[in-house]
Amino acid sequence: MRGTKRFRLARPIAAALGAVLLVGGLAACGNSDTGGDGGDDGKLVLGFSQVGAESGWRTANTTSVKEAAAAAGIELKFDDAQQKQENQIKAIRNFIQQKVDVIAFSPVVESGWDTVLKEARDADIPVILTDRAVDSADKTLYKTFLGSDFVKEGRLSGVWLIEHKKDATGDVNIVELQGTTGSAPANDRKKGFAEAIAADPKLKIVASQSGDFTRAGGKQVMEQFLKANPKIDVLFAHNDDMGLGALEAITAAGKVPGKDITIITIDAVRDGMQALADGKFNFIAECSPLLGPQLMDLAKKVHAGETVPPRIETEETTFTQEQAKEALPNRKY
Ligand code: GYE
Repeated sequence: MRGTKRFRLARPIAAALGAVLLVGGLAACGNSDTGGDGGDDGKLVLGFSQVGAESGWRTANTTSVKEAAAAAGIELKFDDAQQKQENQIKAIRNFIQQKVDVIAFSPVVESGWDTVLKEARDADIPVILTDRAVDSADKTLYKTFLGSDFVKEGRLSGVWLIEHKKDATGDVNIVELQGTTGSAPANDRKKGFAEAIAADPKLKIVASQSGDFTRAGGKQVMEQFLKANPKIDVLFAHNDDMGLGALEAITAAGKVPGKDITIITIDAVRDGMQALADGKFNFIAECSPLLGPQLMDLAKKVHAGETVPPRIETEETTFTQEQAKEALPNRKY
């Protein structure tokens, strides 16, 4: 009896106490930097591991991520991995230790992520892939993958080339500057391009090597290509920067880029678009680096426990020389 009475009396007190604790608890969550739920000022904390600063695309992507985080009121912990997987793994482990709310990263290569992604999952930190994919069989290791369809970019490049060379007689010799070995864009662009040009047997890839997505790499490998191959009709570069580096090698070899050698690249960053408008490149398949706003949106959603689509594709187009002249004045990056 006494017990029941005490219980009855205690109920409103317990309810009031509960409310106080709840409010206090929420406030504490918002203020804690170590509780895995918000930074010092209550902001969502996003750990972002970037590939590096290898290209104009990457620079534009980094700017987009930083600006979008600021605009969305998200605290961004940014790490530049200098194109090394071990640096990215270290950065992700640091983010886990710091108990960030969400981790996003652009994996430099496709393989070798399962262990660290399991560590993030064990720590209950949702992971978002941006820009590049991983080849993990376990799709529960990340919430979503936001980025372009690289196979399609390669395919569109090949389809344009078939049309451009439809009246050519004899073999059309193609050299290919691949992106970073083992990266999703290098693997997929190569695949899409090869699939497309298979429709025309006179289109032949005579040399294919990585220039690591950089201008210096593109220049150096193109020099080797030019030395080893007396007849090069086409260059397919997996990004603008390697194509821009290759321009120097082509000019130094006494050839006219865009005329003696047809040049196709991917990205459509400002310098690439300028080369296209100037007639030095012939075709660019666009790949948008402006992923920041969508990434922040997704970070908020996964943090709130909402289900998001497992794959979100970026919208893209292609450019000829004429289209580049038109688009260039309004190009943002
Ligand atoms: O095309 C290239 C960059 O992953 C889509 O990486 C990105 C690629 C981009 O270095 O320029």
